[in-house]
Amino acid sequence: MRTKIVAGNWKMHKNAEETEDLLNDLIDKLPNDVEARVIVAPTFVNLSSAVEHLQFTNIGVAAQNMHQSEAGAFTGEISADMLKSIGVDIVILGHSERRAYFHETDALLAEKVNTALKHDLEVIFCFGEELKDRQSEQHFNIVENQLKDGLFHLEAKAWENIILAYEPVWAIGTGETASPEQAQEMHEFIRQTVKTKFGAEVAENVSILYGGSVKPENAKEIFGKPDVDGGLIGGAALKATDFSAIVAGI
Ligand code: G2H
Repeated sequence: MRTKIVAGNWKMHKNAEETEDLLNDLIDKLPNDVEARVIVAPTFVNLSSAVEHLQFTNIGVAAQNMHQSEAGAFTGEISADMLKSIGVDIVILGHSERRAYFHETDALLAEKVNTALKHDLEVIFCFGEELKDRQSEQHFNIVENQLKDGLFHLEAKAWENIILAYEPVWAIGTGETASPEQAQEMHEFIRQTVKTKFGAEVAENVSILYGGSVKPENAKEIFGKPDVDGGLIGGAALKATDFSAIVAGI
């Protein structure tokens, strides 16, 4: 049985004090009777305090990005080893904002995935089509290529540490959400694509999260679809009441 996961991607929000406040609020409000993994991804500068703050809870902490190199003259960057050294075991890679604003390509992401796995980091790998791709009915091709170029060089065993996050770019931060049927259709396609390459066991065990304007009002219906194993939440992860309500909907 694959794991249900709800992860909050805080993006570039919350300073140190606000991070602490939100974590306290989450500890207070998150339902503890759900069978889902809950993960939060604060900014780099607040990761260390988040790890410490959450050490006696079952809330996981993820980084929002990392560099593909082991170390070196890469001003402003963070390595996998640095994340592990402060107790971070999960990293989000390939978010559409990284792809769009920081020009991260599938080839670069494949390198990042390799480095992360080498350091025993679990990877939340994000991908998804843009509006123009859906309008031109290229969305399945685009998603298939992102999966192939980013992850298909891996061995089947490595998939134990991969979580997929399908995030249609047209639904990110726009208030527009894929319908539960659109999400299910794509998630089923993704699982089938993984199955064709890696076999039924890998495909059945990999968690596929949906991301893009998930909120308390739509979470339950989206999460209710058979191939949707949870969500990657942006805006609605910044308020403990909303995030807790989304977790409760899993
Ligand atoms: C997609 C999502 C979180 P939001 O970026 O990864 O953000 O829920 O604000 O659309």
